[in-house]
Formats: sequence, C-alpha cells, structure tokens
Amino acid sequence: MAYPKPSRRSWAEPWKIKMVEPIRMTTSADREKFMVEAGYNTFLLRSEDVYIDLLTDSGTNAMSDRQWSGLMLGDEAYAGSRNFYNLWEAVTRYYGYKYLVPTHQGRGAEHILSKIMIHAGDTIPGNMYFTTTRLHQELAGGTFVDVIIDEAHDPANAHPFKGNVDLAKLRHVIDEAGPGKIPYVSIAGTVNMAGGQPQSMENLRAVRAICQPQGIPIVLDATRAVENAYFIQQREPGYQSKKVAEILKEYCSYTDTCTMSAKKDALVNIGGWLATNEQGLFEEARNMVVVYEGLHTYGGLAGRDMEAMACGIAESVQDDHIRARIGQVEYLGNHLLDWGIPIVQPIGGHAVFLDAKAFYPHIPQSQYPAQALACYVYIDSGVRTMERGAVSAGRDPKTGEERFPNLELVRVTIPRRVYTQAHMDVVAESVLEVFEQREQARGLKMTYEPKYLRFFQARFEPA
Ligand code: P70
Repeated sequence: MAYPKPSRRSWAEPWKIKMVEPIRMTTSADREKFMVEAGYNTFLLRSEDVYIDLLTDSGTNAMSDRQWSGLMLGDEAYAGSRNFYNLWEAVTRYYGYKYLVPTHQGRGAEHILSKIMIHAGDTIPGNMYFTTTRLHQELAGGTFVDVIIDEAHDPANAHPFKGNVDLAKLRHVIDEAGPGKIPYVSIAGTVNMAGGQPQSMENLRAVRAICQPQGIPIVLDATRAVENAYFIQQREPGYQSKKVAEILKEYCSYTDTCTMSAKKDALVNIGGWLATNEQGLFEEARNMVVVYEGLHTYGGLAGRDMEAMACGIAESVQDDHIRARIGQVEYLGNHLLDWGIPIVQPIGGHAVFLDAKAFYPHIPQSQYPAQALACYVYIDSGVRTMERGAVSAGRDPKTGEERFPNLELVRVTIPRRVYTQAHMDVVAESVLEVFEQREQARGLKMTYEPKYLRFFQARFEPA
C-alpha cells in the first residue's frame, strides 16, 4: 500500500518530561485587576498570576536530571570548591578561555570588567547596546557607541547576520576617539536588543583584523553565543558540516575576554562568569571579585550552582539540543508570520519580537506602544512578555532626554526546555487576537520612573 510521503519530517524535543510544575489559569477580569496593580508593567506582576511566562529566557530554563544530580555533588567549601574547578574546566573546554572568575550572574561580571578596563572619557564601540552592559560602561565613565549595521535597526530587513558590526562605522569611531581611548570593543552574539540576531564568523574575524594591530581587545558578551554558533552553522558558507561546539570555540577564539550570564545558554537558574586569556586582567578581576561578589572560587554562587553550570555548558552545545531550542522559537515565529503579524525578521534565537510600531501606528512612541502591547497580551491570555523599546532605552545620561530607539518591540521570550508546542499555539493565538483588536489600543503614560534600568520598576497608567 502506498502512503503519501510527508512533505517534511517533524522534529521533536530531545528530552522527555520527568517532573511537572502546575500553572494557574486566571480570568481576563482577574488579569485586568492584576495589570492595574502592577502599574501596567509586566515585571511587577506576580508569577503565580501568569499562565505562560515568556518574560525572559534568563534563569527560567529547566535543568536536566544530570544537572539536578550535580546539585547533590555541591562542595560547599568556602575556598577551592571542587565544583569551581569543574566549571573552570568546562569553560576552557567549550569556550576556550584560559582563566575563569565566577560571578553571581552576567551583570556581576560586567561590573567587574567595566571597573577594571574603562576610564573616564573612554569610548566603547559595540554591536548594539544591552541595558545592563551599557549602564556598567557608563557608571565606569565610558560612553557606548553603536556600530552595528543599519539593517539591525530595521525590523523588516531579513539580513541573515543582523548582529554584524559595520566595519566602516567601527573604523570611524576608532579614528575619532583614538585607539588609546578605546579600552575594548564590546561584541555580543546573538544581539538581544536587535531581536536575538547573530553575528557571522567572517564579521568577527574582520573586527579582529581591525582591532588587533591597534592593540584593542575584544570583549564578548557570550550570554547566547551557543545560539549564535547554531546560526553560523545554519547560514554561513563553510560551517554546515561543523558541530556547534566547534563553531563556538572558533568564535570565542577571536576575542580576548568574555562576560557571561549563564542563566541563558548554560541552562541554569543562576550563575555567570568572566573568562579571559589575559593574565593581568585575570589577576585584577580575581582580586576585585572578592570585594563585590565573593571569594574568587565561588563568586557569589554555591558550589552546587557551579556544578549545575558545568554540566549545563556541556549539554548546551549539543547539536540536538540547540536545534530543538531554536526550532521552537521558529515554530512560534512562523505561525505569526503566516498570519501576517509584524515581527522582527529573521526570527531570533531566544525570542520572537513583535513590532509594536507596526501594530500600533496610531500610538506615538512617547506613549510607549510596546509597553502597551505587552499589557494587552497579558490581559488577553495571561501570557507574560517584555517591552524592549523606549522604556528599556531610558534616558541619555548627559542630556537627560528620553532615547527613542528605532526598534519598539515586545519580546516573546522562550525559556529552554520548559514549554511544549501546544503552549506555543496558545501564545500565537493570543497575539493574533490582540493584533485583530489593534485599532482600539491606547498608549500609556509613565507615573513613576526609577533612576537606573527604569523598565524593571516603572509604573504607568492609560494615557
Ligand atoms: C534578559 C536577561 C540579561 C543579559 C543579556 C545580555 C546579552 C547581559 C545580561 C545580563 C535579563 C534582563 C536584563 C536586563 C533587562 C531585562 C532582562 N538578560 N547580556 O531577559 O545578565 O541578567 O545575568 O545579570 O541578555 O534578556 P544577568
């Protein structure tokens, strides 16, 4: 008997579920009340009032049985924990850096790095800002300058490597400031604020070729570098037959130092590190970490956290894992594209980004259309997302003026190994519902604005 051949073979997650965490459904009347109480800020909702939590992929990952067993192997010695050495070995094996300083999370590493490397009046070029990274650069007296390619600022542009540095812009910034005023070039792969977009290997190599002769180091934000390596494997000529692990190591090899939020790629709930090939920087960082984080062999973490991280790193670079992880994001994104919903293209590594300006052309950016869109999605279905637009961009530290970025987005972020395809269907249908109601939507005005990283705690009411 002849069966019709399927047009494609489906993929499935390379894991099965051993333990479940019940989640609570609420009514839309409940959610309207919760939203008012939270000042129209999804960060201020209580987790128990959220049905599907797509606020972030940070620390929200499901650990494997091996990682959980690793927790039982915690060596909670104040100094010289066995788990610290396991972590160091994993970072060196998979990321390639020689020296390791653990920190409690990514911003702990950013803080130490910025304090050591940046002096007042310095300029730090980079492929688009990230909120915490730029704030630490500014607090250390530096100024961040965006040198990402123009395509990255256009949500509809389908460039395969929107995380690339514009080499002409980089050269110009170096010439203007003078290499002596550039402590390092700040590279992220993938680029969170551009929509989880990758940088190509070729581009990083070219950045290296510009920086190295002038003695300018490259600092990588390696938070989602495994996802970046997967995109290189999928999109860059010459990499199709290489393993993600191999690509990751080559990518890192063009950089001198990295900061890491292990709460993302490395599949843990807490942790981070600073890793470097520079012995002098290592010694300074190892000394400074004892002031702000904890002893240099635990950096604010428990021994068990470091063990889970060491194990998570090894799992994170498996091709099967990363294909399914990004495959799930693509599944959701393709659903939305099929329905004509405006999202950032290409679909990113860790999230689908809704283009709030295209949803709500009638809401001026000064009334925070992306913030409003995140609220409408929550009220519709209990799905929690995050604003990544004017509220996140904050104010210019020199002029005090609000920054209005081109990208006014809502990030629908997928935690790793947590939700099923059925959850993704529910999310897609909710976004469609909100899209269909778009003409009735109203903007917001800010009623409370904190000084630092205002998006976390700001409060709003309808404009
Ligand atoms: C997110 C989280 C954290 C992050 C990152 C990149 C590319 C560094 C860090 C800091 C959490 C977050 C942080 C600020 C605003 C909103 C959300 N990103 N570099 O959800 O790491 O959080 O461990 O200190 O994405 O994207 P950490």
